[in-house]
Amino acid sequence: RSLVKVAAASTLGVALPARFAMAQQAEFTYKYGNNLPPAHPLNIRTKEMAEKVKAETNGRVDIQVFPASQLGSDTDMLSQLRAGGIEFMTLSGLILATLVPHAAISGIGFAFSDYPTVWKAMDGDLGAYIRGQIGKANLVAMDRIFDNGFRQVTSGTRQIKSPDDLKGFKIRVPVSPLWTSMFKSFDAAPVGINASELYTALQTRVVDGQENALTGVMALKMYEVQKFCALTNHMWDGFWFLGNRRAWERLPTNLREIVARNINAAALAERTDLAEQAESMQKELASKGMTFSAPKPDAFREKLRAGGFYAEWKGKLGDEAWGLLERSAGKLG
Ligand code: X2X
Repeated sequence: RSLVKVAAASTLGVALPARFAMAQQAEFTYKYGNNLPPAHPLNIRTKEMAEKVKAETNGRVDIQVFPASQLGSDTDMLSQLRAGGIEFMTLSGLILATLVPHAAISGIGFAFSDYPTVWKAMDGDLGAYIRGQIGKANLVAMDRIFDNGFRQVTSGTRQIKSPDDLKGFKIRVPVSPLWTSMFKSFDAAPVGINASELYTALQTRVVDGQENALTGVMALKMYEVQKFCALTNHMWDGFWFLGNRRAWERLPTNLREIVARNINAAALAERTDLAEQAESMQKELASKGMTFSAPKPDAFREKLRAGGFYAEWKGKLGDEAWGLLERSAGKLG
């Protein structure tokens, strides 16, 4: 390797000491893509992670971070990840469920009531089960899932105060069977659209509303095109840090350890960032003109139950996955 590079440097007539030339070119240059703007904590922490990986591997591993769907929509990136065109991406388990059906389990409506319950499940048995399923699809998932937050419903047309207000409501949901099913159970009119097209869809009123955590509403500047926000906390969502298996296994074990450790540490730091922002986010969005409602979750949950949502998904996901979810979240439906 070093001989080739020294040769290349001298061909170019660049008089570099061999050691310096070696540090310039990584042995493993891996692309990592995600759908969030650079200012989101996910991107701040994964950028830091990439720098640490570079330093700890003496430049051998260069993880290039591509935020804001620069490499394509989530759907595109997932295809590229499987084909090896990109090496890493972060993706909601619910979108990944188009490939790994059981990865949807963490997004069941109103399953988790707070963060301690989320992390206990996702860092415990439920998370291990999902990662096992991801492994069967020839992808690799890092141990710690990143936080995407508890989700709220925003609207450009009317404030949502009860499940009745969702009747016929044209709402953007991510491209995901569970998301579509859940909002159909609310009698809304869900449209599956990738995050890369979310802002435009709201701006051009292809849809009236969408649902996301407040951190996402802020990062994607949705306050510019949405007036109302209902604090429904209807579900929690997270981002699995996924790798193409062949690319992952190309890394020597010692480098893999450095990469995995730094990614997992970045996830924990990002979780803390989101928790710290939770308080201030509502105020900041209010100062940008959004108005909030805080409907009681019970009526929404009851609507899902009465419409057979829980029974349907228990049937789809099976007793093993459902049992693991209920063990941490309590009895559902
Ligand atoms: O697409 C979304 O709404 C986002 C950014 O929250 C996810 O990636 C699931």
